[in-house]
Amino acid sequence: MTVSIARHGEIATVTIDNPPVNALGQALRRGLWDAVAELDADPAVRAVVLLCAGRTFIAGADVSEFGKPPVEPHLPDLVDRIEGAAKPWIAAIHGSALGGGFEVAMGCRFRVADEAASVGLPEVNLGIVPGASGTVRTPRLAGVAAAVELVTTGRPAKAARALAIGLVDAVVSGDLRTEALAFARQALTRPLPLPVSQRAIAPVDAAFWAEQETAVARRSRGAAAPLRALACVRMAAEASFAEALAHERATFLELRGSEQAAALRHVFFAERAALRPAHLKEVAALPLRRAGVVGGGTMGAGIAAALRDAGLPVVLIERDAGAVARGLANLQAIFDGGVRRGKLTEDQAKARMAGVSATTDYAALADTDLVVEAVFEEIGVKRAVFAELGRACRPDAVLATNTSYLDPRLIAEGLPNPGRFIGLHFFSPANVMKLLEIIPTPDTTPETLATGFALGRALGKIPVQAGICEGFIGNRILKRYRAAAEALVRQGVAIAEIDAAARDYGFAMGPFEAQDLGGLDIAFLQREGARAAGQQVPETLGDILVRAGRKGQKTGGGWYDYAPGQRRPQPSAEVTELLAGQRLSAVAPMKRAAIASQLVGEMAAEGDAILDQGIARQGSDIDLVEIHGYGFPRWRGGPMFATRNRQAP
Ligand code: T1G
Ligand code: NAD
Repeated sequence: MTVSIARHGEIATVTIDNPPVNALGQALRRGLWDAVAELDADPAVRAVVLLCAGRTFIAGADVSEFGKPPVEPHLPDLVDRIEGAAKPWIAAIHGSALGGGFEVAMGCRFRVADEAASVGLPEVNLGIVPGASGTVRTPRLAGVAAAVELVTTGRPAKAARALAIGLVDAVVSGDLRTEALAFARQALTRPLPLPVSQRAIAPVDAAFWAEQETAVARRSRGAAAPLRALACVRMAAEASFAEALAHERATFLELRGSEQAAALRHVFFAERAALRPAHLKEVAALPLRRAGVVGGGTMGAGIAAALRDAGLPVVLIERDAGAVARGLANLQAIFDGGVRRGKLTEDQAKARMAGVSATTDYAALADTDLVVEAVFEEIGVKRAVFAELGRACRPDAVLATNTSYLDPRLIAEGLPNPGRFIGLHFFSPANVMKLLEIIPTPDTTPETLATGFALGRALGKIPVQAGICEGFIGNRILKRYRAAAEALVRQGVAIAEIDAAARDYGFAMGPFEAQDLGGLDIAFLQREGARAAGQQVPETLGDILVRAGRKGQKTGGGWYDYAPGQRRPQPSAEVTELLAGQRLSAVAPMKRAAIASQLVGEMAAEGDAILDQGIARQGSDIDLVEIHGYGFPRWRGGPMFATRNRQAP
């Protein structure tokens, strides 16, 4: 870690170099603290430009220090010290100025940003609020509404928007150091603006706060930090700078020690570790320049879209001309949706489609580096596809299956060079869901496995390695979770009460609502398949409903009834009747917290079995699967983290 000072005539530069992201650890805070003293004492210096080496400006306080007692100099004091320096400081921002990094920048008199830079206060993503004046200085720069959006969503603002709302004073496209030095010289020719802490905040009326509280509460679904951040901005708007700063600091210190913050830190580091697993550190991935997808249905089209979003040209294979046209239409619909939601421009959508060639001819795959199969979930169909791929593709091309439940070893049987085969289990919609389960077979080479992870990174996914068992990690736990929910129904707990308990716990929807949305028949067909194969699979409550024609929203009723064209679940008298004989006992009314704890406890118990069998490499992988694939509330940390203090059974 270094803080180096250089002089360019009357302007000094302070350059921070603390890889990988210039996080504000104690040593760096000390270095900056001393730099202020040194430059204040130098009469030749009239202004200071603060720069960072490496890929980004300061990306925040050092999160790895959070569990430890805070050491001086404290960040709020350092920000005040820079603001109070005898010479104006100019922050020259590239990459991401986040959290404490942006607070340091707001301690400077001016902020100059590279056109590709962004600034933000993402602390709520770590279960905390800014702790060094972020909620107090931001409204003084950009107004209350912009500050509320920045601190309660944690979403950064790109340079152009940051300039538009006053978070930065200039956006430059040339060499940042040169531009910032020029800006500093210019600034010295004009009266200096007030330090940020002395700038006024335009008042807002009470209705604004009421509106924001409702909106933020709805968005947070139980995460505490966003509402606390909102309260801090309100304090900034309604109290003195000093009072608001003290309030913010107290809130920060309280939340930093909270369970939610511990959970979100756990997820933060687990996600980063998942991208580059230690056991593959020395293994080089194979090149990924051109990809193929076989099957253009729900998953195939989504996977092709994800590959296109990552800039890879795609060859889409379908079984006949009609299916080719349907596959292309599915893809077009995905990109049109992106345009409607403002994620893509028309031109970008056109370019996405232009990079796809669709055909029935496997020869088109001759020069692809990777092919993902997403055809019907039938072993015969999949094996026939891999026989074709074995003939058509280069012997070193990675061949992957997107199967949900089939054994990848059976799919790959007889495939020439099986070392290049792997399971890549995407989640629907595949261009949106971040989870990617990577399932190697005993033959899969380390290079093929590393290529699976490299693809995950390229697609912006959270890749998690899973062993071979029915349902891998996610669907296996889903099965246990659903069985636990059904067991509660058999104990007399109301379906709607169980769903409400799951929502109170932080899930977007409960187990029964979720099944009605996705369809009860997918799991039913899977159980029927197992029964037909001679396995003993007990009858489930869901089976009773499907046999009665209740497959979910698509049939107007599943666990709930749905009025035509409606998605709002209504308790169903027919379901009560169909399941009347299934109620084994009437337990005393259960509190929702107890219901949720029972459901999550069952998920964690299945997680334990999965770890014992080596299907998952570590508990945090299971947490990531549940958070990024099954809607487990992020601020709970995942089922393994959330129950880490439970007594072993
Ligand atoms: N502290 C410690 N380590 C960090 C870090 C941080 N703030 N940010 C990143 N790292 C590590 C990360 O673990 C990884 O390590 C490596 O850097 C590269 O990260 C008072 C208290 C900046 C957008 O929340 O969003 O300031 O795995 O893989 O994809 O108000 O990192 O290589 O060993 O993510 O290029 C607020 C968090 C803190 C920003 C770069 N700041 N970081 O993304 O790289 S709270 C944040 C990010 C705060 C004050 C409060 C991203 C990034 P390793 P990476 P990337
Ligand atoms: P789907 O029915 O929507 O699409 C399957 C496509 O495969 C169809 O377009 C069909 O024409 C095509 N196809 C069938 N045989 C073919 C062949 N021989 N050659 C080329 N194309 C052929 O199914 P889906 O939901 O996209 O599922 C595909 C695979 O992904 C299955 O293995 C499924 O288990 C798995 N999966 C599905 C989901 C999901 O939520 N739907 C999630 C994860 C994984």
